[in-house]
Amino acid sequence: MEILINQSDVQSFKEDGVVLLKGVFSEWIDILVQGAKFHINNPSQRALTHHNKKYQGQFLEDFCNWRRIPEYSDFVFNSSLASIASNLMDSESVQFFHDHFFYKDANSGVSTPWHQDIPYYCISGDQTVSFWLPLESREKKFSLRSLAGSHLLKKEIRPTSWSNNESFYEDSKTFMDLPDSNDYEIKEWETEPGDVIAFNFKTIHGANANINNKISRTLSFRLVGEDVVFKNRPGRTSPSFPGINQNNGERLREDWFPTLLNI
Ligand SMILES: O=C(O)CCC(=O)C(=O)O
Repeated sequence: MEILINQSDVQSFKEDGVVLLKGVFSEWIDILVQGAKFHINNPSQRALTHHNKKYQGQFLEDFCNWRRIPEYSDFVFNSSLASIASNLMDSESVQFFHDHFFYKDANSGVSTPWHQDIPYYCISGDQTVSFWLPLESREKKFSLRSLAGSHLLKKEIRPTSWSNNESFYEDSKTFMDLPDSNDYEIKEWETEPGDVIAFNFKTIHGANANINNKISRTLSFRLVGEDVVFKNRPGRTSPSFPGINQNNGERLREDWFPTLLNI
């Protein structure tokens, strides 16, 4: 198999919890753009929209569309996603967790606040990776930004609802507050279509609002490795998986979360 990443990428991912991989998915961009064009006209029932009263456009997010959008499933099953994930996570098995679409209208003015993904999810474990794929060029100030090394924090960060900043779960005692971003080195890069920012589900990240006169479309594909198991959360997760019917500590069910690689 073609080697798309090197040892220094793996080391950065391990130490910083985030790494930029240049041009690794260039040949998939036309296919993913086609999927995203269909998607924006046909959002799922899970889609959420966010607005800023001072701006006109919307920020739409949508989850778990890989089964119904053939371009997304083609990418999940036939690209190098799983083999790159296996290298980065140092995991012999790779399961697909879900996809997440971020569509920001030109001048929509809604930022993505600093947050950690894992507390919103029905899982626990360290071997995780999200692939953040911008579908058009992104200046550094409109790209993903991450706090280097924050994936090594011993406690999970209290998740909040992005719309009102209130605690996401009623019982939030087990979580810690967001640390001061000034205490960390911020990793952020200008990106081109085909580049990907890979980050651990525990890495604290966010993005500035789109106050540009161009739309911004990003797909995040989320994968998990062999130490990841189901975790019952104190409320509805995001995304939620109604009827998942799993117990704490079980490997995620393969009929919902397909195994992409098992070496
Ligand atoms: O692109 C963004 O605004 C945020 C992306 C993000 O939070 C994610 O992929 O987990």
